[in-house]
Amino acid sequence: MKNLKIAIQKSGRLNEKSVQLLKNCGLDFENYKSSLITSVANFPLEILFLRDDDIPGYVEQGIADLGIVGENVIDESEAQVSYVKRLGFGKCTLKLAVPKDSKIEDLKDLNGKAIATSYPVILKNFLDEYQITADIRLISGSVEISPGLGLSDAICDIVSTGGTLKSNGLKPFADVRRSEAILIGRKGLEDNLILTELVQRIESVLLAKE
Ligand code: PRT
Ligand code: ZN
Repeated sequence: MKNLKIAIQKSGRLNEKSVQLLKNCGLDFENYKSSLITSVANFPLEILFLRDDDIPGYVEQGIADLGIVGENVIDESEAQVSYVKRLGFGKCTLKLAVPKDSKIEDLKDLNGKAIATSYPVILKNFLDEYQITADIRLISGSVEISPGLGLSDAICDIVSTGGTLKSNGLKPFADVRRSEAILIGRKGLEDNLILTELVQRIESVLLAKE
């Protein structure tokens, strides 16, 4: 049977836990920071190390068969992939937040306002659901400083501890979407025997943790 390829984050918040999960599944591989692909010695799998933003698209196109990535990144990409297994790490919430002294109190107060985010697709869908029309400003990083610079009235960004919001004088005011790391697979892979074996091992690892 042909080896499967799994894409995981090369560096960043999900890298270490993704590597650890695969190692805990008994997979024997070298984790060289410099190589972008590595093969597993004792399992028919190759591991690709990518930017997380590229993972959903690679899996959709079948360049990788599987991927480990945050649900927020999958939704934002709108890639057509199968959700195989929630992994219980990388938990966070995409939230709307406003400056502490802001008059914005209700979702409808966002009408006509400028909202800075790195997640324009998810935010647009959310606002459409509540029939709110706002000016979505795409910012790729440090979204939290934009209200203080007069660039936006609100932000929509990932929050885990809430410390970053607080230190930038912002308060969370609505949850847009929860997220955690998830194993995704390309469409049509569902009955693959290698995948079935990998998922069984992942389930045992997750159970042992409970
Ligand atoms: O380089 P690459 O593109 O691969 O990585 P990246 O920089 O885009 O992503 P990375 O590594 O920062 O995050 C990867 C994934 O981790 C995200 O897509 C989320 O699914 C998940 N995750 C979990 C988080 C956080 N927690 C998190 N706290 N992603 C980002 N943050 C940031 C957030 O953007 C904000 O700036 O941390 C700050 C807030 O943290 P708190 O603890 O102060 O609330
Ligand atoms: Zn990224």
